[in-house]
Formats: sequence, C-alpha cells, structure tokens
Amino acid sequence: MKDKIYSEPQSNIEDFVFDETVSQVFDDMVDRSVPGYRTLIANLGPIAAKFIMANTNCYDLGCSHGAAALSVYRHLPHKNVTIHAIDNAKAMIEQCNQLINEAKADDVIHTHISDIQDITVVNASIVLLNLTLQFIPIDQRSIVLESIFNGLIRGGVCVLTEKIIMPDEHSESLFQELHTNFKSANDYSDLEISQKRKSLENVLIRETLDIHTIRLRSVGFTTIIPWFQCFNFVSLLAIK
Ligand code: GEK
Repeated sequence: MKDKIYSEPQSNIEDFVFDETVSQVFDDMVDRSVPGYRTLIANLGPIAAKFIMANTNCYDLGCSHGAAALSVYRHLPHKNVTIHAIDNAKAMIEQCNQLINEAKADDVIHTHISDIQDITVVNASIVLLNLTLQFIPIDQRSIVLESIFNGLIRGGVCVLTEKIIMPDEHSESLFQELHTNFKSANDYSDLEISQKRKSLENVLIRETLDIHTIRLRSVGFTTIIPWFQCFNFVSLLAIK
C-alpha cells in the first residue's frame, strides 16, 4: 500500500508513532524514504552469514516487518540458530508474523512484542539494530548497547544502522538537501516531506557518527567498521 499519511495538510502534526496506519504502508514508506534501504537489507544476510555461529542466537531489534531477520534467514548456512525478531509495535509484529509464515521460517524466527530496553540478549553471534537506536532516548542508548555487548559471544557482531546528523552546518545542509531530493524523486510532495519531518522531530533523534563510534567503544567494542553510507544514513559493524 502506498504511503499517503502526510499527503493532506494537518492542522496539528502529532509525534510519529508506529501504529496500524504506519504498519500498513511501512514497506513503501521505508523504501521511498531511506536511501539505500534495499542495499542495506540485501547485505545484512551475507554479513550475518560471516558471523553466525551454530547454537547461538541472532537478534533483530526493532524488526518492523522482519526484512532484516528474513534476509539473515535466507543466508543461513545451517538452521542451528534462533533469530529473535523484536518490536514494541503490535501492528508491526502482526505483519512480521505473516511474512515469516509465508517464508516458512517460523521454526527459526521467533517474534516478540517488547521494548528493546526490556530484553536480555544472550548467547548472540549477531545483533541487528537497523534504524532502531535512533528512536531510543539518548540517555538510554549506552545501556542498550552495553546489554548487547554483554550478550554477544566473542567475535560476535552488532550491526548499527542510523540516520546521523553531520558535524558541520555545510555538510548537514548538503545531505538534508540530497535526502529531500531523494524523497521528491520518490514521489513525496513538499507537504508530505515537511509534515513527516515535523512529526519525527522529537521522535527520531540523530547523533553524529563520532558520537555513535565513541559510544560503541565505551561499551567495549574494539573493532568498528563503517560498511555502508548513503547521504546521512550510515551502517557500522561493531565486533566484540
Ligand atoms: C528494518 N529494522 O526494516 N523497542 C522496540 N522496538 C522499537 C522501539 C523500542 N523501544 N522503538 C522503536 N521501535 C527495520 C526498520 S524502523 C525504522 C526499523 C524507521 C521500532 C518501531 O516500532 C519500528 O518498527 C522500528 O523500531 C523502526 O530493517 O521506521 O525509520
């Protein structure tokens, strides 16, 4: 279904929530809003295949419709793995369950409706935070990453994808403009772009790449490798 949520003028723009309305159009929304989303998803599977260890867990935190979990599933070298796909939005998990069912992946991918701040990561070889940490309050982010680090086995990886803010005004406005152009080219009107931006203002809180890297180091990750960037969307491999 095509995303038309912000196509009509709204007198009062409320904070963005991942509800039933968003879930219905999510696949179209993310594809038309996140430059490189398909590349990200397509490569999470092959990345996971390099790190996955038998008899461990893989976590997809903030899984939405499970695109990342399914990409991992499709590249599993063996089935001795459990993939936990977790999201606190019921509507997202319901759609995720349907797609997992269609892929006949129910034996491997287990879904959970939960806040990622309330889960304990255990015996993990891979933890995916694909565009999710940006929705966690800044003062909680270290706690989430610390718990991921503690739950990873040695050699395990946390893949962190974020929309970042650039450290200087010039590159920030350049990337804002390029991102806006990307959305316009994907058939979003100026009204849709500005209303969506307003609704995300207090919900999606961006930080610089430096801050993310420093935080990952501070919780214990020693090897941090940027593997993807398109404008202000960046993905890092943080290896334990
Ligand atoms: C993908 N990873 O397609 N606990 C659990 N889930 C949360 C929380 C939280 N505290 N906060 C937000 N979410 C996906 C895309 S979308 C990115 C991730 C975007 C969930 C929220 O419900 C939504 O499903 C997801 O994180 C963010 O690879 O919409 O920009």
